[in-house]
Amino acid sequence: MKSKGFSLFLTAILLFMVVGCSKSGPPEISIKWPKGLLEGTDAAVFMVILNDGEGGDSLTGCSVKEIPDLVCELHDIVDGRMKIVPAIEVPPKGTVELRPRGRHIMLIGAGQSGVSEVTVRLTFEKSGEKDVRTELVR
Ligand SMILES: [Cu+2]
Repeated sequence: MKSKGFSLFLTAILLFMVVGCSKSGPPEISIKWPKGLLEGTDAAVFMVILNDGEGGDSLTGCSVKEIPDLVCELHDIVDGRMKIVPAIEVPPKGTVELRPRGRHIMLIGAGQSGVSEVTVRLTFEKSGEKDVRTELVR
């Protein structure tokens, strides 16, 4: 039979482990392989978002630096249809892939702007703004 002291000791160890594991640091966001595809009047932008940090983050918005009036939306494909989402979660020590037929960034009217390259300004909940330069190709 376990003694009360031993149980207390075990509880203390478990508590220490839980607190130790839930320790979170800041996110460390970087962007790789941006690619913009013009589709009719709009453009879909794909990329890989990497988080090397101990803390999670969330992509909550976007805009185009050169054309501030251009509408930039976060999209996902739900049941085969494009849908606006309020945020894209970026887990700690994780990667989020924005890709065709998956989550992506949509630049509404970019096809009518005549530009072939843009700077997409991503807004992250914790990391703030990150600029990503991308070509827009057909
Ligand atoms: Cu879209």
